[in-house]
Amino acid sequence: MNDLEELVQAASADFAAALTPAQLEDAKARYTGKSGRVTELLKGMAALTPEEKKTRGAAINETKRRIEAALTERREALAAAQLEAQLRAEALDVTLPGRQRGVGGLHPVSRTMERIEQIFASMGFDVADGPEIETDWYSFTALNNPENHPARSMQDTFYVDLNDEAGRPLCLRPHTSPMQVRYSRVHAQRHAGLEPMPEIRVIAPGRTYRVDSDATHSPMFHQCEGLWIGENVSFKDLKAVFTDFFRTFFETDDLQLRFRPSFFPFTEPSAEVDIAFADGPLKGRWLEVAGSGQVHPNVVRNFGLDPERYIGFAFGMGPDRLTMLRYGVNDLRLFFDGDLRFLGQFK
Ligand code: 2NM
Repeated sequence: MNDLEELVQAASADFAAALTPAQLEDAKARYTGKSGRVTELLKGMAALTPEEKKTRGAAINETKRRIEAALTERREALAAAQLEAQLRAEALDVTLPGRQRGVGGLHPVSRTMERIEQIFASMGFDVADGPEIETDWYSFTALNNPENHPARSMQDTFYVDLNDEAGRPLCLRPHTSPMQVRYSRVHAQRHAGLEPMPEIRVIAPGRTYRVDSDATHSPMFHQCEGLWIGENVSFKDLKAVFTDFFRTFFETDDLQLRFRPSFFPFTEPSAEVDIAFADGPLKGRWLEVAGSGQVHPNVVRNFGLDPERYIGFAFGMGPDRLTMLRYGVNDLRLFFDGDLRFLGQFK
């Protein structure tokens, strides 16, 4: 083997020993760099005759070409190996199931609210929605609560650090009746002079607030109040509406209804409404499900209507409690803890 062949072999071995692109560039410098071995050979030709230069020059150039070919081959091999390693490191198993985004569902109390709205809408009731921060007048005064009524106290009602236009304190509504008053006043004004005035038939579902917290009371709870006012609306209409409502809501005709005398400032007479199932886990027990009564003449007057002419009934029920009865839930707090193991069961 001549010296040139030996040089090609040595370069190939050096290139093969380089394990990184940086090592390979170092090895390259030792052959074709400024003071590399090929460069030294070319410098050594100065002393040769023109004839010798021709053959030796051609041989050295061929050597250089073979070394550069070996270099290119090794560069490509190293690049391929590096790509291979990177692909292996970043490998994905495309057959793995993806992380799924959970499918949400309505809160059980929201389902009840929608159900209540839908049933009353089918009986011709409008659905009214309004402020949760209310004035004292709409919350209490308009509803015939005396000035010193305990419900107005800070022990029972949440007050906020805001005042109405007249400088009176605002509170979180303790029931949705303020919305009934707002709705009725707008209705009365809108239809002023129209004979006869169309009846008021409305429900007011929504969030309500009272200072109360234990296994059966939450400081935020839901209410749905209802109101039907006309020239000839009586307790028999109330009983018919309630009977229809509860039978539809609980999906059974085997359900009894009972009115028990009670008291509310805004109705006279007033009654608690109890129901009893003929079947099922709650069979035979009287369950209190609503309060009701004939709207007090003072409240009808505050609606902007003549109480000598307009009469009707109002009621209030608790969607939280109706949800507990419908689904057999025994602790109200489960609705407000946000535990998905519980809530997921209602999807
Ligand atoms: C109840 C029970 C009885 C009621 C009264 C009114 C209004 F606005 F007409 F005065 N709305 N809701 C009412 C009557 C609410 O809840 C237990």
